[in-house]
Amino acid sequence: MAARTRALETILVGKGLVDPAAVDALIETYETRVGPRNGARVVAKAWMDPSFAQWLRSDATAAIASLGYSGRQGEHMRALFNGDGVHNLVVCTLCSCYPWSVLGLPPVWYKSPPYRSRAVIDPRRVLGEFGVVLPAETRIEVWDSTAELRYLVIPQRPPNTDDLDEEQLAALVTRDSMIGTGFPRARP
Ligand SMILES: [Co+2]
Repeated sequence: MAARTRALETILVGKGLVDPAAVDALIETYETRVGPRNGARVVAKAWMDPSFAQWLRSDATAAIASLGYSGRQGEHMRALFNGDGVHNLVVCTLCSCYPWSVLGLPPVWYKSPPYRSRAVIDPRRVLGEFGVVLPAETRIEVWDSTAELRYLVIPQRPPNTDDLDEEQLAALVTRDSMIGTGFPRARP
């Protein structure tokens, strides 16, 4: 696949259809400037501010854009709130749709065929392999991303964090907790 991608890029550049500098700038942006820290800030704000959480529930695209996170692969967003008795898990069964604007580029496992099929068939076992063990009575909801709609999981706020500020809370939010394959860190 990597060789095919390189060959395709060579042809497109040779025909003048793609500017290599533009490709480099895009990759550099999503590798270094846009990443899961964006999503962590959204989550921390939702934990701190009930009105922002409500806005996220009703119009996640606008609420997230208000923090400056919008654009490619994040045009239409929906926030999925974990709660007592419900845990959300995000997958793209067809390919690798992922909310770039808040999480950056997808991890390799997210794009792998086993994750894409098994997350739907047996989510509880897949979560267990990630170390996410849920009570038997917790309902697992699996959300299939598309080119039109991307999801951001809002994990539950860890206990004993009432005194933390937004930045300290954001530091507890992991990438995987916003996909549903992890929990936030406990406070240090
Ligand atoms: Co996809």
